Amino acid sequence: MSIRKLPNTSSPEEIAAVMRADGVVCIEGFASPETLNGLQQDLLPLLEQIPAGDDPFFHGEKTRRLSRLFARTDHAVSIALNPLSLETARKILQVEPVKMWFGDQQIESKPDIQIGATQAIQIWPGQGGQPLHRDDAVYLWRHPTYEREARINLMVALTEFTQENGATRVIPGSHKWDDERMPKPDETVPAEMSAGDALMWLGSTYHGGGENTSNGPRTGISMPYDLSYLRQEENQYLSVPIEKVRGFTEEFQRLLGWARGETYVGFIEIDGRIVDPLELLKREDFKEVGLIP
Ligand SMILES: O=C(O)CCC(=O)C(=O)O
Ligand SMILES: [Fe+2]
Repeated sequence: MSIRKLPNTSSPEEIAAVMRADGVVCIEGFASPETLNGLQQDLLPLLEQIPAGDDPFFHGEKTRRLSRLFARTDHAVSIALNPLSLETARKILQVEPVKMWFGDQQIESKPDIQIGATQAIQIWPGQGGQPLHRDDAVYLWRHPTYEREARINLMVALTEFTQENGATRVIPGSHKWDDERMPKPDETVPAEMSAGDALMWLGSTYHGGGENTSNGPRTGISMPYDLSYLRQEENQYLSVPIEKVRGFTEEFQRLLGWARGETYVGFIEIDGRIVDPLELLKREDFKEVGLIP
């Protein structure tokens, strides 16, 4: 089974339909030339300054990983808000309303979504294949998935992705497997893409970074959309300066987790009122939380 490619003129419903069937899809021309150039200019020099990881098992000793992307480039915001991924994620994750009783009132609620992490991933020559895994493992999700997925991952190619330079390897259809079946490298296909294309996959789809046997690095940006009642994998409150968060639109502030969900997850109390943390962002006297220096 191969990875289906869709043009950037596809509707979120068309993209979601392929993802539901195959667990993965590639969108050609996902990022505009301006966003792609901006990301390359802002992130590639930063990647030059950081060392590769020190975890030989999963993160890779010849792989550089740069997170806190919203603190580092506004072009990452354009990626997060691209309707091709954002609206598709909403269609897949915000389903199956849950009914619950509060006394004699029955209330129905659907989950909201948020950005769970941001990471530029640069795989250098000599890096072996990453262990095949499901990204929803961080949330201890069970399979086959009951009702709804926990997350949708997005990988935007900043360089070409080829079989030789470590294109992400995916097992289409594996989102339907149970937790006993082991994923095998010979069941994977490489997600070959041009710079600016994007790969989207369900949290339950097996995949992993590919082995880089070429002579240059492969760079992509990973940015999962997750159910907002789960804890963010990357702590956005400690990663993005408050002044920067204040400058974002309310829609984006909510996507970053500065929202009180419909079921009160993430509330704060101010003067005895149980409110949305968005209220805090509007207060002049709220200056900062302890950020990563
Ligand atoms: O770099 C890649 O192609 C995939 C990385 C990945 O799946 C991960 O780090 O969870
Ligand atoms: Fe992954």
